[in-house]
Amino acid sequence: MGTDVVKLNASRAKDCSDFYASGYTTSGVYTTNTIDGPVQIYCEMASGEQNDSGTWEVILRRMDGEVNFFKPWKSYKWGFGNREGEYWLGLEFIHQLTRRYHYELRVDLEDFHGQKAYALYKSFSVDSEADGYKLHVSGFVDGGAGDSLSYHNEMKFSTYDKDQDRSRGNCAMAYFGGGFWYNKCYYTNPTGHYLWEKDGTIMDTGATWYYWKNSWNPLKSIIMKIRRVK
Ligand SMILES: [Ca+2]
Repeated sequence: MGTDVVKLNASRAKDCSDFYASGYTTSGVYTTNTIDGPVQIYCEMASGEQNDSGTWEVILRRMDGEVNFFKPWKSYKWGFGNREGEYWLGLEFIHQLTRRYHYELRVDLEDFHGQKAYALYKSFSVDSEADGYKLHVSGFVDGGAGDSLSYHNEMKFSTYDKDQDRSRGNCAMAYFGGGFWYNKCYYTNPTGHYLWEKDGTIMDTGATWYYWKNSWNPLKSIIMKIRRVK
């Protein structure tokens, strides 16, 4: 009978916090319900680790270059990739979540030498498509990574086929980027062309977060995840 209650609650789950509250405490892929129908999302059910406990919705994961992120607007609107691996949740779903509840954003970074750092933003939301999926991010807390995202605050979202950036050109085209809240153009480009560091030779168009090391070096892993704030 207890199991039935959990199922009932889960069928109405809007985000990972709802699943956690229903007794699902294992990280993995869950199906949430949105006004656009069911959507799969990776829920990180973290506990114990300092500053990282709680329930996180992964909205972007780069980790191995398995997925091509040079994709059009439609793909960024509805999401793509492998929920267990590299993926983008989709702007429409991010918007639907963040219009309903208050979320914070955490960006986890890892370089090719196993070093890690993060940046936390106490407030994160994305406007509707009619408003260009404009980004609102504030309340930076430094987890060693520095702040590369405030430069993108209040920017609309851009892809190679929808230029809403502040550059005279097209940031996504110019830097082989995917979609992002490009400004003129970026200090982080987490959907950039994934580049392995080879023989010390790297390019400056990879998935990067400049203010960690004042470097454009591509990173091994960038994860953007959001958590509902009570
Ligand atoms: Ca432009």
